[in-house]
Amino acid sequence: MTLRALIFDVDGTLADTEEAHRQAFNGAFREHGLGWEWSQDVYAGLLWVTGGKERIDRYVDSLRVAPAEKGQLKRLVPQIHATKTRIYARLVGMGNVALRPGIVRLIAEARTAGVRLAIASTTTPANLSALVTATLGSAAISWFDAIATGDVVPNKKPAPDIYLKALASLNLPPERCVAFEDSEIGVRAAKGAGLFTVATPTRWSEAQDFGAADVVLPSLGDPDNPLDEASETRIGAKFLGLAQLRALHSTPRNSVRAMEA
Ligand code: XBP
Ligand code: MG
Repeated sequence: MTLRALIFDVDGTLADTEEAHRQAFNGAFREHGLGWEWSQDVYAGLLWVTGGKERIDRYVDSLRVAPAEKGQLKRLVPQIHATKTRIYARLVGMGNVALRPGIVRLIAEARTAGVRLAIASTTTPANLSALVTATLGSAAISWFDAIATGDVVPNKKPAPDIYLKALASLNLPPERCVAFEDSEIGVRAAKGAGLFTVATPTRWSEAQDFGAADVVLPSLGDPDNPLDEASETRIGAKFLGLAQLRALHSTPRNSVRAMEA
């Protein structure tokens, strides 16, 4: 099957951004005088709630406060999240976040080969432009033919909506595309849209269940950051390129699983 497009998740996939998000959330809580501080452990648990506004809202639900105060805090969520987004853009703009191994290489290879690029993310659009601009330059956002982010769909991941939106924008069937994800929730969303899915877990998601993914790798790898031996055996190369994607995409999943056994 001809591979026509690569659809990337953002947070955790393009870059390991969640520590910057966590710092931005905590910075917003300080600016609003809320006295909240999300530790890495607390944040790792909250990552099961996709969407920053929804995440804050869920946290407010967990607070032991009077209903009137809870209602007041919930009404404040959009402002808190706007502050967080501003802080996050500043952190990313300072060059604090690097793209993961293989992302620059695979994007360049796809562009040269005429394989289209798309984004399917729960994150706020401003976060995507901050990250892409800081890491790939201000023109790079135009490399993506379809950008589906944030609140443009009623149901966030693990619902498939954001991937279906990206496919509709590309005007391509799922069989001609590959999705890249970093979390169990994201893999569920991509598989729900019928996409062949490559999972590259991060420290935030490595303990999650990636059984639904078609291929699981520590990263996409690079010539100067080659994959481990087991991954090399799985994909037949030291890093994942279009040739490996085409081969894997056309290989029935159970034989890919057999290779992993
Ligand atoms: C990850 C998310 C986002 C980010 C925070 O998105 O769930 O909520 O954690 O960004 P994805 P916002 O992995 O789909 O890219 O505060 O803008 O939501
Ligand atoms: Mg992600």
